[in-house]
Amino acid sequence: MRIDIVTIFPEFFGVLDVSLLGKARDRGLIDIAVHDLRDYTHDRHRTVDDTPYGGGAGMVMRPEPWGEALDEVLTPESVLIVPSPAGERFTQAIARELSTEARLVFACGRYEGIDQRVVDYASSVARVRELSLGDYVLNGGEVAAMAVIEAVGRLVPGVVGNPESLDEESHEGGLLEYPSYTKPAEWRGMPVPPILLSGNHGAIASWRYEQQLERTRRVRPDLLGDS
Ligand code: 6GU
Repeated sequence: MRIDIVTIFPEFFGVLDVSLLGKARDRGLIDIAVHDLRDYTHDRHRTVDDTPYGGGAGMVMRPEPWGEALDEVLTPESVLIVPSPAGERFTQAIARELSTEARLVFACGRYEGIDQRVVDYASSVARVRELSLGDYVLNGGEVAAMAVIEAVGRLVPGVVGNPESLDEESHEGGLLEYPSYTKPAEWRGMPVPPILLSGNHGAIASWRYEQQLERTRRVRPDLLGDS
């Protein structure tokens, strides 16, 4: 998979060199390129924003640098992802869909967003998805892009060593994960639930499923359709 990121804060993406995604890059499974939006400006001050038509608070990102940057990285087989609190909610199902794509491009906006014509134009060249992480506001698209890249990248075949570990996770089965324990069998007076030491795999599976149901009912009843 090829990932291009356009941002005015290329330094944000240094962390993609480490951990699981860093290894995936070293192994050639994911190729990530970060582009500085200001490299596509032509004025002395490398201006990327201006005041909004119609008035209002804040600044809007001008379309010209975005147009030049996207002309360079966007292809008909790309999916352009625009992180935005006004986008559709990003889910594990969308992460799964995106993990099968050959090329993803992230357009990270700051301030009050990007001139709408950039998204309208890009829609005529490639598929576009405006994605929101949830119902709260971040200062810009960079942290959201990172979250999407991590969620998608770990689903790319070969990135996670044991693919079975992807199956039992929260949100894949529609329920939250069960609690996990490791050694020692007792810690600070708290024993591990005895059933986990029983060797009875059927009983352990039932107990884990009950734990998933109980936890989901308690913290995310919306997932069970009875919020
Ligand atoms: Cl994707 N962007 C911004 N700026 N804020 C957000 C978000 C995205 N998702 C939740 N809040």
